[in-house]
Amino acid sequence: MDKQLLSAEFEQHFAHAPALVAHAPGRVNLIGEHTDYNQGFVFPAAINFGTWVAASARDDNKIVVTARDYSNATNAFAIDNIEYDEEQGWANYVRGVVKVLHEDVAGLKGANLFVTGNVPQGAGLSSSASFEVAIIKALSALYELPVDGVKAALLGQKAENTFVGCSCGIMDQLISAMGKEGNAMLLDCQSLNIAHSPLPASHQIVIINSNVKRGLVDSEYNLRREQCEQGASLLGVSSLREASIDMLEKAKPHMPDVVYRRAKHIITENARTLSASTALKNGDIVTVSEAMAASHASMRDDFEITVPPIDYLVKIIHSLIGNTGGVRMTGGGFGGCVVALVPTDRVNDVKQCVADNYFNETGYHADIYVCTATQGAFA
Ligand code: GAF
Repeated sequence: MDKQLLSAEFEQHFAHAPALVAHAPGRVNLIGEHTDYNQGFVFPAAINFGTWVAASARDDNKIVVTARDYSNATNAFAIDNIEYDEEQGWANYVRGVVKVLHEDVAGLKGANLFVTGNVPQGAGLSSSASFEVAIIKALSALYELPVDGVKAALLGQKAENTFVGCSCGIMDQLISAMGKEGNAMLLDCQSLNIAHSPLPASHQIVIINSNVKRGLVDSEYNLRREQCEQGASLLGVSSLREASIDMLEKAKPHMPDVVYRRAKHIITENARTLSASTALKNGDIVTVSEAMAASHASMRDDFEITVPPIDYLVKIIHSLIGNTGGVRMTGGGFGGCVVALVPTDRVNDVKQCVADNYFNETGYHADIYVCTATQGAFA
């Protein structure tokens, strides 16, 4: 979205110019799935799709937010009396973040907001986190609130957990707030330590949207989290981050099989995430490829969050590029996208392979985005 165009539309709508335009990107996770709420490791990158928010201050305590992508639908509420909106579902992301921001930080006042975005929704590319972080960024810039990137991410997560109703981890909001251009980001979800890591110039991030729609709140996401917590408790650790495969194998006879398999995914995924991020830094694409393939198999067989059209995409792309690149499902699961690290000179082959086979096999049309890793939120 062009900043000037958004500002012009804001002005047309509110009859004055905005004070600022904030932006927060969506993300793709290269590896480390469902590990964030288990205090583990993730390796995402911010992408060149995101949410833009034009904002101006008001002299009352009302938030008036207009969604350009919903035919300029408008939602208005007072910052000290915020309830869930049953009718305008999209507005709850704004209501949720304003509520937690107001409770947590002094100095928030009313604002006019005009919002647009291009992160495909329900595709596992964090359209909601990008929306939440963009709103927080806009409001905190407008009122010079002491909210740095980590704080913005924690507030976004809190809004999602306590207001929207999804027990998500911290990955999506944190990469949206703290991404770096040209880099992926290894995040330790326990310490919140961040290590940016340059992506190789030889490869492109290719995202294939299966167009099998997913819904985090409605899906089994929260159930997976409960099963992981049950696994940690049966193993006598505070989180699966603290568990090892040896511990798990010893406890296996005393655990429900489903809990064993959920825990196995998390424990092995943490190890794969660390090894893949180191390998990528060292230019060892074979190890990255193997880790991504094993991650996918583990999500399919042990964590059970993939669907057949996604498994099919991974299979055909893996057959095509072998271990010159990597491919796996990305995001929360139950539909959504596949991420592939593809040698630049094979990107067209991947596109062709998907075009030739995917619809015939599944009846779904895929969308393909060749992405760049971008910087995190700014205003
Ligand atoms: C969703 C959640 F929001 C993240 O916190 C993370 O758990 C992810 O699913 C799975 O890795 O995007």
